[in-house]
Amino acid sequence: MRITFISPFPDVYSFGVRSLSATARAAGHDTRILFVTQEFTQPYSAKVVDQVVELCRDSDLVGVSLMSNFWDNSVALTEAVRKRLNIPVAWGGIHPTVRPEECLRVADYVTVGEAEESFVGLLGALGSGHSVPGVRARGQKGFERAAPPENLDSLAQPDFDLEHHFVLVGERMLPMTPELLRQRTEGIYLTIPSRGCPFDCIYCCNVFLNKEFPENKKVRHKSMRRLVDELETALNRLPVFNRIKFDDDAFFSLPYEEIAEFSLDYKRRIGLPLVVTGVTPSTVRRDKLEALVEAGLVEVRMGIESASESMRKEYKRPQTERKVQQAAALLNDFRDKLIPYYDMIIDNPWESDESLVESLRFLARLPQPFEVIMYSLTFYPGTDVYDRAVAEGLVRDDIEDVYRKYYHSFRRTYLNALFDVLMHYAHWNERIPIRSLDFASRPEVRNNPFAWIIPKLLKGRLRLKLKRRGQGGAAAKPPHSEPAVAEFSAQPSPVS
Ligand code: B12
Ligand code: SF4
Repeated sequence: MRITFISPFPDVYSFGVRSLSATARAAGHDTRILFVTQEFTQPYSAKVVDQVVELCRDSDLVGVSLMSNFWDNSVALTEAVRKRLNIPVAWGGIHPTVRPEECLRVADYVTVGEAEESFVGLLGALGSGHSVPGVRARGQKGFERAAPPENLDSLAQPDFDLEHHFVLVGERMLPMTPELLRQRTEGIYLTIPSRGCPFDCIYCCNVFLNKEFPENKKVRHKSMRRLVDELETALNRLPVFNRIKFDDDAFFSLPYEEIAEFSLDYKRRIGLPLVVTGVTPSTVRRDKLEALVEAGLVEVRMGIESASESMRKEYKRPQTERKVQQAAALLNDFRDKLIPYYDMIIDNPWESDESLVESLRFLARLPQPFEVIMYSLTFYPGTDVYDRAVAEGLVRDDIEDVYRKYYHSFRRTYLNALFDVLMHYAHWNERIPIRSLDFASRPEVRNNPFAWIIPKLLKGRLRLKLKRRGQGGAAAKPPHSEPAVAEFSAQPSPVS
C-alpha cells in the first residue's frame, strides 16, 4: 500500500510522522512524506495545494499530522485531496487525539494517541469495514482505545530516507536533499528519548493524555544504548547534523547511572553539542549535569513559567521557588559551557499584576547568563485552562480564539513591556538595574499613564551600553529559535 504523509508544520522535525512512516515501511508499505512547511498564520496558496494534491495522486491513503494551530491549513489540504482525488485521509497527532469527533468532520479516519500499532492496523483493515483499536472512522459506532507502546526500543528508527521526502521551498514542493535538510533543521537532529509525563500542568495537553491513557503517567524511556544507536545511524546516513536536541520533559528524571552511561557512550560515539529542552527544576542535579556537560551539553531549556508561589500552585508546577533558584544556581555553575533558556508564561487572564511583578523581580535577580522565552498562555483543548476559559466565556469560538491564536503574540501591556526589556537585557548579558525595575513595577508607578516611558528609557540605556561595548545592535531581536517578543517599544503601551 502507498501512504503519503503530510506534515503541515513550519519545521521538518515531525517526529510523529517520521516514526509512523518508518513503522509502515517496516511492515512492507511504501511511504512518502511531504513537509509542507509554513507558519499556520499563513494559508497555503492554490499553487502549493495543487502540488500537494499531485504528490498524493497515486496514494491509497493520505495521513496528516496536526497540532491545534495547524487546523486551517490541514483542513485546506485534506479537503483538496478528498474532493479532487477521492482518496481517504487519516488524521493523527495531538489535536485529533483530543478532538476526534471534530476532526472526523474533515478526515475519514482519526487515530487517538500514539499510533504506531493502530496505524499499521488501519492499513491492514482499510476498506474492510473492520474496526481497529486506536482508530476512529467516520460514522463508526463504538471505539476501542489502544495502549501506547510499552517498549520504545521495539519501535522502528525514525524515517530519514530522503529519497521519498519532499519539502516546500518558496511556492514549490521539491525533493528533499541533504542540503535542504541541513538548512531546514539548522543542522539540529531532534529526537524524543521518552514518552509520557507524570505531571499535570494545567496548560499542557498531558492533562488530557494522563486522563485518557493512565499509562502515560509512567514515563517510558528508550534504552540509552538504543538512543545513541539512533543518533549514530542518523549521523552516518546524513552528515548534515552538527547538534543534537532532546525535546524531552523527562530526560533529567532518569537515574544518574543511566545518564552517566549515556554520557560516556554519547561522548565516544557522537561527540556533538547537545541541547536538552523541557527540563523541570525539580529534576536538575549536579552529578547529572556534570556528566552531561562533560559529554557535550551546551544548552538546556527549563520551564519556570511563573515565579509566584500561588501561580505555580495553580499551574500545578511541581516546584518551589527555592527549587527553581537552586536549579538556576546549579546551571549557573556551568556557565562557561552551558546556556540555560527559561520559559515564562504571560497573558494569563487570571494572573494578578502583583504575581507578574514577582516574576519580573525574580528573573532580574537570577544569575547570568541566561535567555528568556516568553509564551502567551494559549487555551489548547484538553487542558484545564481551556475548560476554565470556556466556562468563563473567554473562548467562544475554538477556531478563532484558540487554533488561530499565535502563541508569541503578546498583549500590549506595561508589564509585558517590562518583560520584553528584561528579555533583551538577559540576552545581551547585561543586568537590568534592579532598583529601576523595582521602582518601575510599583503599583503607583505602573498605574501611572506615563509609565510606558520607563521601558523605553531602559531599552535606551541598554542600547547605550552596547554601543560602548562596540555592539550597537541592541535593537536587533534576540536570536532565539522562537520568534522574539513583539516590539513593545514601537508604540506607547497602554497601562494594564
Ligand atoms: C517535540 C514537540 C515539538 C517540536 C517538534 C514539533 C513537530 N513539528 O513535530 C517543536 C519544538 C518544534 C514543537 C513546537 C511547538 N509545539 Co510542540 N511539542 C512537542 C512534544 C514535546 C512532543 C511531540 C512528539 O513528537 N511526541 C512524540 C511523538 C511520537 O508523538 P506525536 O507527535 O504525538 O505522534 C504520535 C501520535 O500523535 C500519532 N500521530 C502523529 N502524527 C500522525 C499522523 C497520522 C496520519 C496518524 C495516523 C497518526 C499520527 O502517532 C505518532 C506516533 O505514535 C509535545 C508534547 C506531547 N506530549 O505531545 C509538544 C506539543 C505537541 N507542542 C505543542 C505546541 C503548542 C507547540 C507549538 C505550536 C507552540 C509551543 N508552545 O511550543 C510549537 C510550534 C510548532 C511549530 N513547529 O510551529 C502542544 C500542542 C497542543 C495542541 N493541542 O496543539 C504540545 C502537545 C505540548 C503542550 N503544550 O501541550 N513541539
Ligand atoms: S512537565 Fe512539561 S510535559 Fe509534563 S505536564 Fe508539565 S508542561 Fe506538560
